[in-house]
Amino acid sequence: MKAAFAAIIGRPSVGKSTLLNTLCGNKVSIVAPSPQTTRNTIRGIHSDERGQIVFLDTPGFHDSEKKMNRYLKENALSALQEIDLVVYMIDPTRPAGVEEKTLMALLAPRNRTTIAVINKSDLPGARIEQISELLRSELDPAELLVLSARTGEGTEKLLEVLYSHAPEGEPFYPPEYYTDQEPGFRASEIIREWAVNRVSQEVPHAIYVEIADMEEREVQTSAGETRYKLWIRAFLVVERESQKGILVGKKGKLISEIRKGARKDLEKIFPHRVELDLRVKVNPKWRNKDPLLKRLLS
Ligand SMILES: Nc1nc2c(ncn2[C@@H]2O[C@H](COP(=O)(O)OP(=O)(O)OP(=O)(O)O)[C@@H](O)[C@H]2O)c(=O)[nH]1
Ligand SMILES: [Mg+2]
Repeated sequence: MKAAFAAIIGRPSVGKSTLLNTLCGNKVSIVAPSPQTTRNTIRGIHSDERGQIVFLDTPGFHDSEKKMNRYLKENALSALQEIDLVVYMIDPTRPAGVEEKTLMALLAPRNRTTIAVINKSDLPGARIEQISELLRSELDPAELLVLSARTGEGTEKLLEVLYSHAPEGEPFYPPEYYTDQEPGFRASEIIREWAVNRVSQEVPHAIYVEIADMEEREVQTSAGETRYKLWIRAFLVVERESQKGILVGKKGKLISEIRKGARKDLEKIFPHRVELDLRVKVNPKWRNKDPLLKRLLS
């Protein structure tokens, strides 16, 4: 049996979380078109007769001195500490920038296998030849693959390659596990995904989710049976009143759509009916508050 930890690393929006979900066959990590969606290291687990690979999805690597970005970068780099394999992902529809070079330089001196993955092969205008050349000269990966995390094309081949490079070992988790996230964290991420996908510009970055209460409650059906429902009270927290206005929407339309969408997705992962009480509140300049950032981003 093979068993390995593999970190998925790359710039924001290259498709790391999409790949994690495709590889694990389940929605594990949230996805959005805006950059820096992933804020924590998210574990997704793949198991089959070959063994087990535990994937670490990481925040997009972005060089910036803003406080929150420093935490995100720290999260991404600390995922490199105790892993066997690195999946370095690149988006060939965007020019490779300084961040790509910085990242490749960081990954180059290593005692672990690095697999380079060119994603979004389904899109026209992908500069696959140029990017392959850059990867070979700057990173010299053990393998170089082209795939589409969204359609799944090429992802089986990636698993094959990863298992072939993985060390022998016993699985870390039972085979039916596909993630190790706490229920409260998963709930907050699902709510955040619905919110960040409905707003644009600076608003996605200004949102975090606070779960105020989450509990299973007994309900009696008309037939006298006892059922359970999951009751969640949560807040979408933003930095400014204007952002609150955007999230609430005209006559509360947007917040109501977010609440309904999130409730449906929550019911897909929790075994009970879900009741979601969702409100918006303001926490000015929260992205500059170290204790909060530590709690949210560790
Ligand atoms: N066409 C296409 N789009 C993709 C593919 N993979 C990801 N995307 C899209 O790219 C955007 C970013 O995807 P994510 O998976 O959130 O990217 P990420 O690298 O996790 O981003 P951060 O968490 O912000 O670092 C989303 O709109 C995805 O739907 C792909 O293979 N093809
Ligand atoms: Mg992500």
